[in-house]
Amino acid sequence: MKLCRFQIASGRISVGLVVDEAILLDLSCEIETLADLFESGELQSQLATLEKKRFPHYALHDVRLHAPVERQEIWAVGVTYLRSKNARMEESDFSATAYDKVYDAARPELFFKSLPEKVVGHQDSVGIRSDAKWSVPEPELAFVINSHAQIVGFTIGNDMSSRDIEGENLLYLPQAKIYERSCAIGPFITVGATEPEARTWEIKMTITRTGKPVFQGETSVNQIKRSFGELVEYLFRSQVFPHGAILLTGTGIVPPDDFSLREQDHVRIYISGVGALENVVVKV
Ligand code: DO4
Ligand code: MG
Repeated sequence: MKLCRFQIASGRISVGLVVDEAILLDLSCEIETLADLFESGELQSQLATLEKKRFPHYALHDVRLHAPVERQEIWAVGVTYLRSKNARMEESDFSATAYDKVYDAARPELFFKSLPEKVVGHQDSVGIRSDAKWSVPEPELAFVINSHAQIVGFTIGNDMSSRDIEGENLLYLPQAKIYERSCAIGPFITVGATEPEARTWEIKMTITRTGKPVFQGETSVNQIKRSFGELVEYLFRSQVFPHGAILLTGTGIVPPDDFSLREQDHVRIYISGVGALENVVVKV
């Protein structure tokens, strides 16, 4: 089952439940926020009940999909795929040892990525910094986690990054990772999938420039080195998330070193089991 946040014309943003792939049930007369569902503890049975009710419904292509984020903080984990570790070690002599060590260390690399209100949604624009020379998207499976540290769903995240700034000095990581339009999430949250099921999913990314693909890459969620529980457990150590959290789980797709995003590039991230997140690049 898939959930989303959507809007019709200039109306208010509602919580939607996708049925039959292309139809959206408007749950707003019973459900005000996604968090209400995620905190209830009875998510699956609640959705099964809601699905049978006569709610207003819309064709998916008639609505505007918003990022499925309300008040959740957005965090990210890094160097969870071997491909990511190798890319970071090549990008910087200065930081190579740090990335090598964190890949094998018990404690993962966790970093704050975005305030919820700064997240951009499907078909919105993602940013490349105007002071960066080497910018890439990072296509990542994202966990949707409730305040009790339970993974309640999965969505798609784009951890936009400035690799030259990150590579210059590890202490510049927040500038490489957190800037205007650097985090895209959505459009759907898949609920009810287990970790073994999610590990069968493929992640694919296509970057298109003036209508032609300039990069295509793919990986599998199963390449994530750490267990899902381990990642969530570290995120919640000595930390509280009263509104829940979203955790981007690292990238396993890295374009070649001579590739940098340009304005107007189109980034499409597809995760089987979730859907596709598409954004156009702007300079910020
Ligand atoms: O410190 C580097 C960040 C790594 C990252 O974002 C990733 O592996 O996805
Ligand atoms: Mg990343």
